[in-house]
Amino acid sequence: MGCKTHSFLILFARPLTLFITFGVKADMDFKITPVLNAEQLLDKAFGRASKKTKRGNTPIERKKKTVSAKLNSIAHTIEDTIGRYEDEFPTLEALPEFYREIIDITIGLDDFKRSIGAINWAKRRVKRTMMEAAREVVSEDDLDEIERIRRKAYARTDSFLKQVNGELKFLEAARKKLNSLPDIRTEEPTVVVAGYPNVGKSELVSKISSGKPKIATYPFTTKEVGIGHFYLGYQKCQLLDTPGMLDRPKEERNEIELQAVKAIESLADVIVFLYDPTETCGYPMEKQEKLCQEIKEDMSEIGLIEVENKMDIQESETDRLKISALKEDNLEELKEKIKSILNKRYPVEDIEDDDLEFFTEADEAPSRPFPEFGGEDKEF
Ligand SMILES: Nc1nc2c(ncn2[C@@H]2O[C@H](COP(=O)(O)OP(=O)(O)OP(=O)(O)O)[C@@H](O)[C@H]2O)c(=O)[nH]1
Ligand SMILES: [Mg+2]
Repeated sequence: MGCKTHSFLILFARPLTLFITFGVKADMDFKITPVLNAEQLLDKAFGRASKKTKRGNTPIERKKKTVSAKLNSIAHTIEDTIGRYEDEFPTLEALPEFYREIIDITIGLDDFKRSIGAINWAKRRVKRTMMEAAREVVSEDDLDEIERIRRKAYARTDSFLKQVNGELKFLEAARKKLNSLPDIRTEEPTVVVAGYPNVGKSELVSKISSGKPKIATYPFTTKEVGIGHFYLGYQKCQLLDTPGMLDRPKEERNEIELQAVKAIESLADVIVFLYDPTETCGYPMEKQEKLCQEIKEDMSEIGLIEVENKMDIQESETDRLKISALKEDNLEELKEKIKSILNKRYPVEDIEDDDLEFFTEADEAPSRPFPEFGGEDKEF
């Protein structure tokens, strides 16, 4: 939170133009190499080893050198390949809480840790087996015996890797999931759009942004947290489109809903809670109100804006802000509310609300006057 406040101090310490622009969902760049399964790893290691041949003055010398080279090659291939996986998968402890939670929901932290441990075990066992076999080969002068040592070492490698085949496959699935996570920066000011399924969350995100989340007439269209961006002056902020949630106990929430909850809990500075009072979404207002109430109680410290959508069909009697995401009615009022909550959460002297203005396109952003302290470069 300190980090966020810092960003805003810099942000609001300058005359500002507030503008909003949303990008499409970007991938978090973990750069993990595809994880081979046991069969593929063995093919790779044995295939490379099969190309190793050495010369010698006698058949026995030739055999000894060749087998040693093969054993060495296998040890290196397995060590390098598995070692790369260990290096490339993120160290969970170093990840922001949101990512740890999302990985726990989508992959399972314990299974992940166990799989990394298992492939490390296999790597070490293969290496030791190869070293022991190579030592035996050195002191062996019988051709058949050397071949027997080689076969035994190969068989053990085969067995070790097959023992962790499940973990290798699990890690490949985890890699795919990690690569599809949205590129969320936990230090950036964040607005989360939440609500029941089909109320128009993605429509809203698409209308106040250049992002194009999937919009459909059926519920549960959005399956994971999507990200767009807006700028407060030159400061990049995030707008998260979340999957629809039903009001039900946390234990009964599915993986998709849990992602929405985590996005709110660990990232949101402002929640835009979207209602559909026309109930064309398929859910009664009573239930939608109950969900909002729950969010309010659980996350009372987060700024909340309650908004009723689809005013082009029907308007209710309540005094909540009414918009039509579809027809783009009253979106300016909503932006003003977002702006004013962010401004209140990060109050800075000398800046009047009137200095803040929304834009919808990134190329209208003013350029950054100076780099943000401690922050990495962002594209402007
Ligand atoms: N008439 C009208 N229809 C709207 C409005 N906003 C959204 N819709 C429609 O409502 C349907 C659902 O919109 P989405 O944006 O996909 O809803 P969502 O809340 O993201 O739904 P999930 O991702 O499934 O949770 C679509 O057919 C939209 O076109 C609006 O202001 N007026
Ligand atoms: Mg959606």
